[in-house]
Amino acid sequence: MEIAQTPLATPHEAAWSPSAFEAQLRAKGRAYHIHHPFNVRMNAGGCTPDEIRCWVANRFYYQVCIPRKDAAILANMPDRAHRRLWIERILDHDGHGDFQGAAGGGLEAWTRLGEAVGIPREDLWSLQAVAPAVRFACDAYVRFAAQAPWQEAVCSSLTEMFAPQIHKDRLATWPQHYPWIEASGLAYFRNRIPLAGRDVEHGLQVTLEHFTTRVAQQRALDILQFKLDVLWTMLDAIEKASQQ
Ligand code: AHQ
Repeated sequence: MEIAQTPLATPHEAAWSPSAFEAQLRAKGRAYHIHHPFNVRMNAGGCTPDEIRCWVANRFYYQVCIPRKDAAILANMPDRAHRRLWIERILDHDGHGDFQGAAGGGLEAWTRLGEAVGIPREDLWSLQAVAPAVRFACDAYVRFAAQAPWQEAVCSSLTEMFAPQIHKDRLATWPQHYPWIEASGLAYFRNRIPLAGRDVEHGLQVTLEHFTTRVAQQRALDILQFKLDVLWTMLDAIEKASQQ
């Protein structure tokens, strides 16, 4: 899995300080899919019910890929302290214990979102509605995470630095624009906000500690751009699929 390289920083260039490096990572937020025309239109109430259903059904493939991606990274993590943190991500999506309530996990919450927008559970889980380019983008993400050094795979999850806002936007706008969607269906977005913050704290610590030369820091920015491209191209494909 090749990551596009921006022109290499000259090797003798001084590394950024951790705070300057973090600022560079966060500046990538200008390419986050919160700014994608489909997302802007969706949160402004400009989507038809069919377009909302297309988005929910296609994004479900991304959701089911996340725990597989995280399990691949877990397998590459040599350090128990990191594994004990990272394994939480898998349980957050797959659920655990009695599987009831919050223990149901993100995939169950997304299934409830599907039912709230009019997609029966078996249709959502059949993945029949997933567009080829959405599958391609998500599979590229899982493949990268499985094959890259675990610290690089951790870095690729840092698009979640920008995720709390996109979840808050949906919670703030969907009820007024899409009153036909049962409010309980939005639980996934609400549940994700604190979890994203917890995950980014760990992901950022690993990233700031691992990428310590200027060339390595540029690699981290390129990895983040790859993941931003995964999310952006998913919305390109969803926008096209929703017009068919
Ligand atoms: O619901 C999302 C989620 O669980 C994750 C995990 C994380 C990763 O490991 O790459 N990224 C991510 C994201 C989720 N939701 C997306 C959205 O727009 O609802 C945002 C996405 C991300 O920012 O990477």
